[in-house]
Amino acid sequence: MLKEAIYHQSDSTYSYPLDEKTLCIKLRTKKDDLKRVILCYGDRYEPVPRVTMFEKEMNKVFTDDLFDYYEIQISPSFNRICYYFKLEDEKETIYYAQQRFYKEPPEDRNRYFIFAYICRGDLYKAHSWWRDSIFYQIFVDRFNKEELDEAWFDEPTNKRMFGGNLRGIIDRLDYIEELGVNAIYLTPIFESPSCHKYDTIDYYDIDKSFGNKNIFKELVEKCHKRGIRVILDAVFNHTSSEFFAFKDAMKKGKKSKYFDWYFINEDGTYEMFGQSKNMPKLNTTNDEVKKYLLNIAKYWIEEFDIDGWRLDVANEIDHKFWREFREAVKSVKEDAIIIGEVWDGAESYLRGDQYDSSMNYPFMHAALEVFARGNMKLKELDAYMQNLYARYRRDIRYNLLNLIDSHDTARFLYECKNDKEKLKLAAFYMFTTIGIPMIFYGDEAGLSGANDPHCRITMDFQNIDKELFSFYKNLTRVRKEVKALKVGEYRKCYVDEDVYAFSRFVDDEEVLCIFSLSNKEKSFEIGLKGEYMDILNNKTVKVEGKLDIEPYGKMVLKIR
Ligand code: ARE
Repeated sequence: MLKEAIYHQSDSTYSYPLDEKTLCIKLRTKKDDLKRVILCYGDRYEPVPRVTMFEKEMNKVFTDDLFDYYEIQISPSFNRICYYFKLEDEKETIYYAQQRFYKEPPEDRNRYFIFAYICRGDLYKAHSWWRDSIFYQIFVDRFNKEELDEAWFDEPTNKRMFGGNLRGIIDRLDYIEELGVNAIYLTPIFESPSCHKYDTIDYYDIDKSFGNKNIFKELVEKCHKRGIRVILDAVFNHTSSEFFAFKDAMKKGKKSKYFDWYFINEDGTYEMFGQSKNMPKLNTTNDEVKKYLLNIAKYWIEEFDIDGWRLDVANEIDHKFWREFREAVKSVKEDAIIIGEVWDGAESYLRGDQYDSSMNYPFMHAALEVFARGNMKLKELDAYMQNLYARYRRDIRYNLLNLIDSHDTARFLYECKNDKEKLKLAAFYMFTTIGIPMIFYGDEAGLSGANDPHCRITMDFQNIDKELFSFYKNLTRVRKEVKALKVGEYRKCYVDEDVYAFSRFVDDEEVLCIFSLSNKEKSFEIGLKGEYMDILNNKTVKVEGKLDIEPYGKMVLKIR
């Protein structure tokens, strides 16, 4: 047994409450090293010299390149818990408690791991509508407007405004609903001089080129009537340099009551987003700034009933601010979703006290390497994804917002050199793996384009790629139909150079998701016999231990 690989940490993503009665415990070991892992747990206040220990075998839930991850949920009748692990391999059985190994079960309860108390105040609640969602990201200036002119179809630039607006979105709700998405995330809509509106001038008003508050209210109401949620972009890292507080601070210097709202140096320079002078960075440790921003966060929920916030540049703002932000948002709408924009691991924000979700760019990077560029093998994808999921609490990993492109990246189709088969495979994986899928407007219609500004191309509703649209529509249907895709466990079943099969399962439902990267028909061993319904293609499939899959095939077999 490789002891160096064994890891557990109490009160962390390795040990946390799922509800007032349930604790989830995780343990990492070397890959393929152990035969059995048993959690031994008891009441740490039991008034006898030796605690009565209960035993429960843990399940191996993820395996990456180097490690296995075991997980178990326990609901003891006591909530002050002490525990250790019993580890068995072919040769020996040892015990692991508080970073030490023992040959016999340790007797001294002070040596055990403890979960001191399941505190109500630390509980985290994920809401089912999040996992039932399929997101659609809209870059407002480029989606739709009432009357299209020829200029609408010009190549996008950084500066040019095309005039897309909120009314344009309302006019296309039928399209959005038909696609099957049920949540829209709008890039910023508040008053701002730019086409992207990430430089806010007034957080309390809708930019005039997009519409006004009445039209926004109408949009939210009409979306809600159709069961579509609305998420807005919270740009709280910086304001526009034209924002009243910044202007005042620059004009009056230290005499300005807004001076401390920003980070302004003696020589008049200041902190900003990236190199963007028009985006001075806000000081979110200043009480007035905090109050100001938290009121905005509540205002749009209370007055317009929006369903959540996507947080811009989320990882350049302090954790302390986000904790208060969470409290503020949840105080007015408990099931509002908070999604941070973090391009790499977001573990420190996703422990239940800050965001509910993050834009899963690590997923996008893997999807690009596997499907678009062919630089990553399916075996590596499997290990990479299992590692990614193992890093998050189980009640949070299902909230991750999966994407394959956005307004900040090249379009996926462009990355595939416009090979639609590759885009479809990536989309299929996005819809069947753990996490919430998000479609960047127009991907379903065949839009292509390099990074910003080219990815922010206008929609052409007269020239929708119908075949691609129905492919996406089918994906949204399956995703909505199959509970296991929303909250099911993930297990690799088969992988080779071309074919990847993994199961998603929950309670009494299990589906086998399979895809092939090959342009030839393939046959592979899957260890199943019988007739199964392929829910994606609506036909029954005969399996005799071996399964045939078409070139670029994709299947969702209902096996339970
Ligand atoms: C504009 C031009 C660009 C030009 C840039 C430089 O369009 O072509 O390169 O100016 O001056 C908004 C607009 C952009 C605009 C930008 C600056 O949408 O069009 O760019 O403002 O004026 C990092 C951040 C991440 C950020 C991305 C862009 O971590 O938060 O960079 N994304 C958000 C929004 C953007 C928005 C802003 C922030 C600013 O989604 O749309 O830009 O409010 C790695 C790193 C990431 C990095 C990522 C992309 O993977 O790990 O940290 O993201 O690359 O660079």
